[in-house]
Amino acid sequence: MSTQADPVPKQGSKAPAASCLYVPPPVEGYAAALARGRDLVRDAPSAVVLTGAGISAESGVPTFRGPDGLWRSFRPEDLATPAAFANDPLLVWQWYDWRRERIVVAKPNAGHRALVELEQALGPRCFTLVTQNVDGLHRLAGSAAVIHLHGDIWFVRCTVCEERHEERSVPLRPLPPRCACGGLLRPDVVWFNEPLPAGALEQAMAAVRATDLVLVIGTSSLVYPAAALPKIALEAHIPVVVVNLEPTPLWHSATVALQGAAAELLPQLVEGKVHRAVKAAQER
Ligand code: BJW
Ligand code: ZN
Repeated sequence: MSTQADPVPKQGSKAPAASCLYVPPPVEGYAAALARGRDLVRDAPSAVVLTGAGISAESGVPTFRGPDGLWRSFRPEDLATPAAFANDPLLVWQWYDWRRERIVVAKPNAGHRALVELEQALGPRCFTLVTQNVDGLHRLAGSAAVIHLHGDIWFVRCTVCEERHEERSVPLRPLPPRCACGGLLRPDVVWFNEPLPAGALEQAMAAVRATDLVLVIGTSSLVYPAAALPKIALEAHIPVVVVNLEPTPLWHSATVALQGAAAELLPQLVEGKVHRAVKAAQER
């Protein structure tokens, strides 16, 4: 049975007329849902975590969707496509340059750090971090192994000769940048209608199928194939814990759905697991 809870549990809809027998749906309080999430994390021998833009929001990295997610009123679907780049490479590069300027000053937050602690508590063989983010903050926080489904904003790739290299200049000039071969450089990220990096999705799916718990943190769960990963888990009866500021399409099928900020909730979710791992190490 799924457990969803808002910080302040909402009242059920208006009760029907007095002649009907009205049985209100059970509403588990936020504290109970958080406790259930903590228990699931503490007792799971292995875990897969899927992160999205929301985990970096508290580090000052803009998300894609929602009120703060728009850049000059463009939707990501208007800019993150091969067609948009072919049509106006300068416009697309201006968006990436703007984002790189924000990401370069961003520091990992308590949410990123909690996932490093979880990785250390479970050990590398029992923990997989899968991210849709291109900002590199998981690595900067100290996560050892990260599956990047959508690439890396700090790498560029030539559209002609395919040469790929790290490019950290901020701002990047001139725009659009060009390769030594004369070809246009593009960000080495995955746009809509493009395949994910070879092997990344397969690795993520295999990890999900083999795990005991999936945590889904700060993603709108709208973009596929990433959004299919929690569904694969649920179909296999693997519990899924969701953390998001707002309900998402996954909310009602999740085992536990917690409404709140990742930087606040993740440390609380992993605390019991970390404590247990430290105790076990001391007893050895
Ligand atoms: C917080 C918070 C806090 C905020 N704490 N929470 C029709 C149906 C189904 C699928 C498709 C379809 N038509 C086409 C498709 C496939 C398409 C797709 O999914 N489209 C949908 C939009 C419908 N997918 C693709 O095209 C993918 N490729 C593919 O399928 O290839 C097939 C193929 C095979 C072989 C050959 C050729 C093709 C590729 C998808 C690539 C997505 N790329 C982007 C850009 C990456 C580069 C870059 O960064 O610029 O990836 S788009 C953008 O969306 C980015 C993100 O990774 C991705 C997901 O966004 P995310 O992370 O969920 O962010 P937001 O902003 O959406 O949400 C943030 C959430 O955080 C919100 O919910 C907030 O509430 C929450 N939040 N603060 C906790 N403090
Ligand atoms: Zn080139």
